[in-house]
Amino acid sequence: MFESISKFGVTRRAFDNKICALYTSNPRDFTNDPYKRVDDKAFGGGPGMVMKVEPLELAIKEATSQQKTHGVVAPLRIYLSPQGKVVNQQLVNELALHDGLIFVCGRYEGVDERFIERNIDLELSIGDFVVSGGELPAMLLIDSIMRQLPGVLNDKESAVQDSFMNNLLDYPHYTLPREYNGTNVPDVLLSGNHRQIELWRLQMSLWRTYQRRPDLLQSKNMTKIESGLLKEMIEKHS
Ligand code: 9WO
Repeated sequence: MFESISKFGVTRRAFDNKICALYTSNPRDFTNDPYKRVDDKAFGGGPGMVMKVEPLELAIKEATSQQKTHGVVAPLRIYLSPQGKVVNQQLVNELALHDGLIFVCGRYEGVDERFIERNIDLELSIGDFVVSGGELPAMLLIDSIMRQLPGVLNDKESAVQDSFMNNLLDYPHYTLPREYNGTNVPDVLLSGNHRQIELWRLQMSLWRTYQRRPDLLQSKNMTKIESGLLKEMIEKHS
C-alpha cells in the first residue's frame, strides 16, 4: 500500500531527492507462533478481533532502531484511529518539524489498549468516520506533512499551498475553453489585471469560507481589506 506514496507525484520526488525516507515494519514478522498470529479474540466477547501487544511492540522497537540509525533519537509515535485527535493544517505543520515519525496502522477492531498506553505518544484521526485500517489515514497524513518539508514543493506549488493555508477555503479555478455549454469564465480572470484578479480570488475564498465553513472564520483575524471584501459579498447576496 505504501508504495503508492513512494512511487508517484510530489512525495516520490521527495523520496528520490532523499528529503525524507519511508520504512515499513510488519508485526507479522515478529510473531512467535506457527500461524504467525497478530490478533486474537477480544476479552469480554463481541465482534471482531484485537491486535496482540507483543508483535506490535517488537515491530515498533524495530522501527525505532531503524530511525536511530538515521540519527533520530526519539521518533514521535502516532496511532491512527477514529478515537484520536482530529488533524488540521496547524497540527500537520507541527508534525513536519519532527526529525522522525512512526505511524502505527491498526486493523481488525483495533489494538490491545496496553500497547497504546505503553508505546503511543499521539492518537490521531483524519475525520469522524471508520475505514478498514490505519494505513490510508497514515498515507494521507504523510502526504500532507511531506508537502510542508523544505524542498518538496517547487515555488509555484508552495505558493498555492501557502494561499490555501491562510485558513480560508480555496477560490474557484477555471481553464480553457473560455465558453463551455453557454457558461463563461469570470471576466476579471481574462482582464490581465493582476491586482483585480488577486482581490477577486481573495473575495471568493472569503465568501466560500463564510458560506461553507464559517467555523474557520471564527479563528481568523481578518484584515480591513478582507472584512470589506466579505461585507461586499454578503450585501450583494442578502
Ligand atoms: C472494526 C470493528 C469491527 C467490529 C466491531 C467494531 C469495530 N470497530 C472497528 C474499528 O474501528 N477498526 C479500526 C480499523 C481499528 C483501528 C484501525 N482501523 C481504522 C483506523 N479504521 N479507521 C481508522 C481511522 C484512522 C484515522 N482517522 C480516521 C479513521
